[in-house]
Amino acid sequence: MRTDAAQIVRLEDYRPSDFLIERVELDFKLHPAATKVTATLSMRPNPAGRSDVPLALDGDEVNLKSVALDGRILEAGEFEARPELLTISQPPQGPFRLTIETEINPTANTRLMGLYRSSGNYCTQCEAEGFRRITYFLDRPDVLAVYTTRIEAELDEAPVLLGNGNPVESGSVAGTSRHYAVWHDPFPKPSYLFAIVGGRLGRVAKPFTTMSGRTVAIAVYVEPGKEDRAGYALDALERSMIWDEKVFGREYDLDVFNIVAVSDFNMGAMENKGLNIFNDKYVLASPETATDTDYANIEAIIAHEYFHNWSGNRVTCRDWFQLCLKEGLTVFRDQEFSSDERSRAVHRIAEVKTLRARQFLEDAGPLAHPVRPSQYREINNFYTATVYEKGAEIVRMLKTLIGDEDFRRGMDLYYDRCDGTAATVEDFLKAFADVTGRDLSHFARWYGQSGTPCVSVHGQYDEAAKTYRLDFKQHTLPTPGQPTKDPMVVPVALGLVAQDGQPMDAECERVDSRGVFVFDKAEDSIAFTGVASRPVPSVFRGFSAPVKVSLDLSNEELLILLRHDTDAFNRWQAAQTVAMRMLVSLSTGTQASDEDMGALSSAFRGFAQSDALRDPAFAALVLTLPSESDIAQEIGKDVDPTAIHHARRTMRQHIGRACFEPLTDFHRSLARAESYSPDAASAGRRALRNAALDLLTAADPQAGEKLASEQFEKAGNMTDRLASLNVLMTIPGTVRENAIASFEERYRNEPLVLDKWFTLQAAIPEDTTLDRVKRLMEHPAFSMNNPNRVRSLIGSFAMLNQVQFNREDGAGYAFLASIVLRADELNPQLASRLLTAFSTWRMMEPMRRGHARRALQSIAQKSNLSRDVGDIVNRSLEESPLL
Ligand code: B3K
Ligand code: ZN
Repeated sequence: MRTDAAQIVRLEDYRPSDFLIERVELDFKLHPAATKVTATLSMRPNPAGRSDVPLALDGDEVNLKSVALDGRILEAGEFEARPELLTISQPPQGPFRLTIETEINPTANTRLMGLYRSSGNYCTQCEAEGFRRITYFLDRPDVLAVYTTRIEAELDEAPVLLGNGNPVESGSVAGTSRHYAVWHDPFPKPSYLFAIVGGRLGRVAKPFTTMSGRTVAIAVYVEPGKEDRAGYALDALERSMIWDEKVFGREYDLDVFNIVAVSDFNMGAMENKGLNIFNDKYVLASPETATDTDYANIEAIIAHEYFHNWSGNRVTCRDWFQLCLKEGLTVFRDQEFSSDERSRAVHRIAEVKTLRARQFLEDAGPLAHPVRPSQYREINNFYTATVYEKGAEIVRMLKTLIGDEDFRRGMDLYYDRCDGTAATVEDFLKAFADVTGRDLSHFARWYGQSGTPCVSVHGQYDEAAKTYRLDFKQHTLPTPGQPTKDPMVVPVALGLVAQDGQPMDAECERVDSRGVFVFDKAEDSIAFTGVASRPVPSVFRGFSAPVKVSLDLSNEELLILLRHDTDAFNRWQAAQTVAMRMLVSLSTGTQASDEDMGALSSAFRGFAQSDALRDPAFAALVLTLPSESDIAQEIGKDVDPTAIHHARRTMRQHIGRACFEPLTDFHRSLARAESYSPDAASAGRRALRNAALDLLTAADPQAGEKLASEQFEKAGNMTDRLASLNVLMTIPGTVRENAIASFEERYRNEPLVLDKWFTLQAAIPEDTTLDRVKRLMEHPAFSMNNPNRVRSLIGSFAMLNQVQFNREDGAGYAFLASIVLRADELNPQLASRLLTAFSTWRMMEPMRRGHARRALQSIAQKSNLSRDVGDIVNRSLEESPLL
């Protein structure tokens, strides 16, 4: 493996490109095995770069046919071509045109970067460094050019030809069976936003009128015959366009906006200018094939990619260290959109659950890194929960600190100033500093310091003085490369609740009119006056900062918050905290007391009886216990996943028994005969009904099996069918196996539905599951070449099945290691993603830790690892400062 220091790219080494590319003319002659690409680049030396230096263009596995400078073909000695670099030692001092002919093989491209084929269609993926797999180029985000693209193909092989920007002309190629289309994108863009598509595709479309009255043709392209599953995506796109106009004043800027769904894709989707390309999983939906969660994800990802048109495309990133500039901001924007379209409180809880499950986990392990990393070996390994989700939390904290109006003014200034440029995090923060007159330099630490701050809060009531003091302390554990940490600026949204549940409006000068205290030192205290009785503090309302909170509240006090807090997030949090305390006790052998268990059960019963139906989606979240992985993270060391599994099952059983009547009632009364609608209220009712089914089954497996089987048979939509099947997975026996077989039979021609089928079997917490997974790899629908299939079967086994992936005998680890090595030969990005399942290995008890280390070492010692896998395996094995 190559791990030499020279491969490390460092933020501090950034310098502007020595050359600029102003215009790019591309000509593609599509062919399955030998696509010819001619790139004509109008270039000039960059006044901000060095002069008299060679021109060095990036490449990756391209086959060079010819190079011409201002129309003259260069001879062998005038340039040097290597697969990864084309160098012209003496380029002109003024403007020049460079014409490069390359040949590429899209059919052989299993990495799914550059130009490749998916189900026979041609498509591209260029972010982060895929354009160099098409032609030699200055493949870096700060080189912005105007592109014109001509695509030519066999008419019957690729009747649809799409590019970035607006369509200019199209027609047949005289005397041949071929045709062509020309696209022009007037907005300067970096190469990572380039895309083309060619293939047989069906289309759904509608006109959209922008806020200034322009008409845009918006369209979604899918596999022919699947057009009836594209309607929801098109609708979500339209709603996103309206929302960005209304909330951020951002209008769309081209005559067309196209979305194409492809079945082989490394991630969710890609925001190429005017031509978003999507994993079909995030486009296609029908009630029969997609769950409520699928619908919500489609809405969020359609919005996310669309919003990139401003946050990412019109204003792009100077270098890849600034990735959070577009990703964190765009995640924040899509979260706000979903909150407005759905229920804000419920959405916030869902966001926080994801943040904790993925980003806090990342921060606690060997792959921890700052939101803006300072170095990387392989940039594709930095499209992480930290850059995306924590990046979004930073933007949200900024908004909390400066208020809604100033936030919007800052965003407007940022877009005004940076439109058409490649910007930095500093440019972003400066816009907000300038509109508010605030110094944001301390706040900026969130971008550079990794790790999750831990904040402890201690309250003290002075009965005589009628004052209440809250003491705050913060510290952050060391992370790789950062042994010591500084205090962060932590916005704490808070309030006081009386023991009888009433809100208290006590005075505190440190708390602003929005109810926010800015905690920016290692320790600080605030005091409330006029506090009539001992209050229960409700801190970090709405999860106002991405920190771990330790609060010295009793279970009784937390249960007061569950019943009465005005902040829905903290109501949910209170229930989670009490449940987590007990789950940790049960998992680590200190039995939770009957008294505690009884108190929680009766609180849940009270909640279920009096409150749950007011907001079923919220109730479903309250009644869902922390996951096994959350519990493992809370325990943090010497984790025994089997004990955790049993503890969680015991608690579900207790709660199911305590709430048996209301749960039975929910399951019965929330079943609606009406036709399916994916709206949030309907989805919430289904969520509560299915949460009830899960708890009922934990309490009484026999009765649960019967209810679940009935629901499985009669379900009128995928949400209910899959939820019942998931419940059946917890009960071994013929009923379960028959249901698995009938589901397979019913959906044998639906790859995206079979993915769900792979996932739920991979998650069965039984010793036979590993063999089942191996058997399923032989299933005709499974393919190592398709990322969705690999992730749904193997990724789910490694990430969702805590007990079986972390088997005591190490067989789960050995299996994953062997798959990572196989996948690495086909698709390094897919392989390195799977490998991140090992990021919790140091938390495990010694026996499992030993097995995991050996599995990782077995990967590390292989030669010819990709840079993607080499980087993750090395970082995973490095001695961590956490130990
Ligand atoms: N920008 C793309 C992600 C590209 C990942 C490259 N490894 C999708 C998104 O975040 O919108
Ligand atoms: Zn994005």
